[in-house]
Amino acid sequence: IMHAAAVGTGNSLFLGSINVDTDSQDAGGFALRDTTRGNHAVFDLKGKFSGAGTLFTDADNTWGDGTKNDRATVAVDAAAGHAFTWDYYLNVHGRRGIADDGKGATSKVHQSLFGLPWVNASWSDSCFCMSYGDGDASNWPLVAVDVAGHEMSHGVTSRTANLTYSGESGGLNESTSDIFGSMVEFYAKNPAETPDYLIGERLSRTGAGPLRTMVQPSIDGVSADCWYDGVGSLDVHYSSGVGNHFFFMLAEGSQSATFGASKTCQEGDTRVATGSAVVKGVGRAKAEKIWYRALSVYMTSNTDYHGARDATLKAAADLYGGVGSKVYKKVDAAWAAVNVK
Ligand code: ASN
Ligand code: ZN
Ligand code: CA
Repeated sequence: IMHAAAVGTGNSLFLGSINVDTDSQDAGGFALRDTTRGNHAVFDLKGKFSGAGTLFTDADNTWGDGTKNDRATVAVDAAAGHAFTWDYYLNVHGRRGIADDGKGATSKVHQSLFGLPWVNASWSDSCFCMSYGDGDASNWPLVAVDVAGHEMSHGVTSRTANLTYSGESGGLNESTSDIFGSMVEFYAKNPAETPDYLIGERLSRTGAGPLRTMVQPSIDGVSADCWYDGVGSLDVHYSSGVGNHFFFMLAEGSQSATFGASKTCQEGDTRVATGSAVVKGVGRAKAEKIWYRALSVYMTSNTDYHGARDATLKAAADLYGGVGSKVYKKVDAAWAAVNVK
């Protein structure tokens, strides 16, 4: 054999000291390759925007020092982000990797915009790979768990419903990534990571807050809480608010003691919800299964918010009982609470 599965110690940026699955090389030393999860491996882009990068290797199987001083620190977070995402899809949804074929993705860290600071992370279908920017003076490197789960879920979406990345289907595509990115964050159960319905809450170095909140998306001043005719003209990262708001209320209800209260929509509301109706949640475990089945069985590339309502109702009926079942009624009520009827 040329290599063998090993377990190293990773000193990460966001997750403290964690175990990392690595690959011991016959020639000596270790590679940051996870043979237990489809041979996912982490590469150093060394400030380039694209390219293959250089595989992370290490002599003693201890990776990173927990700070940006050591190039391997964020590589540990990237490896963990893939591992959590892989385990989440496998153990919760029975999906074997992003493409459901048992193959791990590739992660690339230390991406910059041709030498300029890069405050973004992205998934690419063509290289089946993740890239993480290093952030800037105001933002940490983008290797947070919810961001990793968000980006790799774009890969899941493109291999299932393949929601077109514009209009309402684009909002649903983004929302799917926020939903599963957050569910991966809950799944991770890392002591350094308190799970929530916020996206990218750990990225700011200045206390600027999360990128998005599913509890009440309009808090950012631009995302939509409610469906309205024309919501599809918003940027997909803002029209996603409708799906995010729906999912939060489906999972937790509109009056969560743990995650905060959410305003429901009333007739005529557009971007900001003003209603006070109360809806009850079904819990995360059912909500995530409903969304995954809707995505992977019923949604198609041009599904819009009303189509997503149909898809989730069908999924709920398959899993938890049709019209008249408690869960079916709660799905219906959560959609009504974002004005999708
Ligand atoms: N980080 C962004 C996202 O996943 C990249 C993009 O705009 N597609 O939404
Ligand atoms: Zn996205
Ligand atoms: Ca989060």
